Amino acid sequence: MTASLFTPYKLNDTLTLSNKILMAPLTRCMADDDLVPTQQIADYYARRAEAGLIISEATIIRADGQGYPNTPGLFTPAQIDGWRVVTDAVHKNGGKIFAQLWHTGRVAHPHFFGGGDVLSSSAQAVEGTVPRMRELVYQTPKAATIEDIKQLVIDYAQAAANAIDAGFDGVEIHGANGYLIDQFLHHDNNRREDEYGQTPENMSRFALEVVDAVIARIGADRTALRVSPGAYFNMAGDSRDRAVFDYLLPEVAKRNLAFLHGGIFDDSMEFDYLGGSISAYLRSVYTGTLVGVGSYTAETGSAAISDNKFDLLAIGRPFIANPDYVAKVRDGDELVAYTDTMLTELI
Ligand code: FNR
Ligand code: 8K6
Repeated sequence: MTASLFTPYKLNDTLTLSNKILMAPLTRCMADDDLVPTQQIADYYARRAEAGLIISEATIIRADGQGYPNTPGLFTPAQIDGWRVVTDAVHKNGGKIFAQLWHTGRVAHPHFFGGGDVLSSSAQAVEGTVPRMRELVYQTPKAATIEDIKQLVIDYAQAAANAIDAGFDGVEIHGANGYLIDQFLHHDNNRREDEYGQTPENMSRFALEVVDAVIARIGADRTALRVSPGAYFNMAGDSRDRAVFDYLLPEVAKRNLAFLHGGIFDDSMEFDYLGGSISAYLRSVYTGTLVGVGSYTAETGSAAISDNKFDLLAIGRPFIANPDYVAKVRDGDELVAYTDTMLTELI
């Protein structure tokens, strides 16, 4: 039973999705060496245009946000032009696409941007090395100064404007999965003693400044946010983090964004300090449109929507394995199972 997925969904006066299946943001590390999306990337997204909405792979807002090889950017004219080819191809096939705006913070590595500081909320290094690049040990970040923070906010807003210029229908601010914005939202990483640290209001300040700056440039109707209240990726949870998200999310709800999206690989995971799963926690504190994600099938996701656990379903790995995921689900055809080996190729 997947019928609940196949009705249109009105996000706001600007945007109505033709169905409730979103393609989750999926990093593929296949942009060219100038971080420009290629024609192959355009073709890859165009094949998936039947999704109600595609969210692009995470796309860096500026050079020092890069933490993995060949992740695309949205800060040079060539990158904007490259993305325009992608958005045109998706629109030609009747689809819609948001850009996911990314800065990896302390998960960045100077190897990718010619040296210099790595910025984070505090000087707390992430342990280990860049995936698949064992010689690149993560370095201790510099705690962003107030000036650094102001510039980052400006750069997020500029990247959002660049996304609209490139033909995107909107942006999803990547506030999840242990990257820069998330590094302010969890005590494990945020040890600041100024107006960006210690209290829920202060720890939420950077996230809300980015959201507000993006809204000011492109409108709330085209702005979405992804968050991971349960720290699970490059970060440890802390029971005090709950109060941060209890403050942040009602504040975000006041801004009437297009949607809020949970960041998690498996939504059956329960976080004791959140009192349950990510989607259940988000539903309890956030009143706007909620996107559920994390190891769902079309059937389990559709049931969750029918049970009002969330409003829209994002699908990640199955979309890598099945470019025609939406048609297969609609027609009841068998899906190809995802395997990690599929990451080497854009099918
Ligand atoms: C991801 N995920 C992810 N999340 C995000 O916010 N930005 C990103 O760029 C990526 N990149 C990415 C790459 C790959 C290869 C995987 C497998 C995952 C997480 C993704 O959006 C999603 O939350 C998870 O994959 C869980 O959904 P599924 O795959 O269980 O449907
Ligand atoms: C060359 C590196 C490519 C990096 C992709 C970054 C996006 C993250 C995808 C990783 C997939 C597995 C992560 C598992 C997280 C488990 C958390 C419990």
